[in-house]
Amino acid sequence: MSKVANLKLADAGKLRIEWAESRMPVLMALRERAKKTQPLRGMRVAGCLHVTKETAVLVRTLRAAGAEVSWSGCNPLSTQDDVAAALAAEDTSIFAWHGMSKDDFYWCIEETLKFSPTLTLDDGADLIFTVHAKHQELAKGVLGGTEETTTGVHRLRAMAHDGKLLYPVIAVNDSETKWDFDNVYGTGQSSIDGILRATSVLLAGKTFVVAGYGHCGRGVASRARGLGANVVVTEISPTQALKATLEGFRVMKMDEAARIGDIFITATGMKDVIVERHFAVMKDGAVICNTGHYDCELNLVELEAMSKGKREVRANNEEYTLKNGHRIYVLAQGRLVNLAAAEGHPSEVMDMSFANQFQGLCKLAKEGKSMKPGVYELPKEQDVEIARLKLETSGIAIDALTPEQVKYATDYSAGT
Ligand code: RBV
Repeated sequence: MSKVANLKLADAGKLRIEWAESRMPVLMALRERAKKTQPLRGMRVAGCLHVTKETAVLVRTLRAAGAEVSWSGCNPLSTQDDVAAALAAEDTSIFAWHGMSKDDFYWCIEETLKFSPTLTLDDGADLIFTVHAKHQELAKGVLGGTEETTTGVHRLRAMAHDGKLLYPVIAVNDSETKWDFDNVYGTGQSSIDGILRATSVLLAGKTFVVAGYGHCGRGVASRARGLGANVVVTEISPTQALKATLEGFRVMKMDEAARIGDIFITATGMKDVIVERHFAVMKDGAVICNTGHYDCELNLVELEAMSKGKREVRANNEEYTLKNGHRIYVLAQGRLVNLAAAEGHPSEVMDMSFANQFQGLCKLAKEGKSMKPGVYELPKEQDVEIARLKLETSGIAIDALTPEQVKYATDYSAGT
């Protein structure tokens, strides 16, 4: 069973997935191994994660490892319709199309729960939250779940803290080979990619405001600087603000940044980061967008109320004309600009994120029954193994400690 936009796009989707496979050697190596060992045999995996070419490589890998899969997208604007069609054509149960409504979004999640999953996979925790809020009877049959992103992990930790979590969840986001690469380099490149596809503007010489200097904000700020933009950072955390300052970025309040910025991007995971009083002082022609998981960072309800009209001027680019005559350009309706206006993170970086996803699900299939409800991290050795495989498949060799050096590392008596 599937519902996608247009099955005729399957051939184009298949090509795109093959391209991703050629850039994801770690996940492909795990797939080859799993074809023989079948670590997910008998498992039913319900997944709710952006339907992209990289996700398709993960889905194919889960199926090759013996799992039955049912999938929905985790954002109304991130589904790549050709990829969804290709997955449907190879008999994966998938419910996803680009531009769906919020009601459709939850309908799709409900459809994926109909086969009573034994494992759940989330990006943003909407699927697992639906299980907990509406289908607690299903939770008994679930061995465990995984969560891909920072925002989802926050939600799950809050649920665990309140004693509301019914089964164990692995925070894939918290593996070093995920957050230190996907969040930084993945978000950095793909967000700029989204801005460029939606605007085609020159970044060199522009004042580029990044709200939030976490891993994602750090990546975006560094890539924007690389293209010659004048980067300004806004923060609420003293330590993060200090890091941005010492990295050479100008740090100021959003109230001040709003007056001078040409392009704004939010990467905070917090709501109402750019609101009415900021829009009111922005320059004519300012571009605003968001790369955080949810679309609550830009307050578009307030922007709409201040506007006398709006029109789409390019794909993923809406011009709001304010009552003061200024025009503000909103990209991708304030949703993740990297997935809605571009193709999400590049395959090479998703290779590691999804290798962690795969390892997480295999661990839960094996040990989930004996794990208490709670949020878990993958073991450190797993991270090291994924990094080792990534280096190996990239043709990069590194040194190893000699036995004398190993001894030195643990010898506390050796001093000056
Ligand atoms: N993300 N997936 C892709 N190309 O499939 N791009 C980004 C892709 C994930 C990323 O891991 C991040 O944590 C999450 O999307 C935010 O929703």
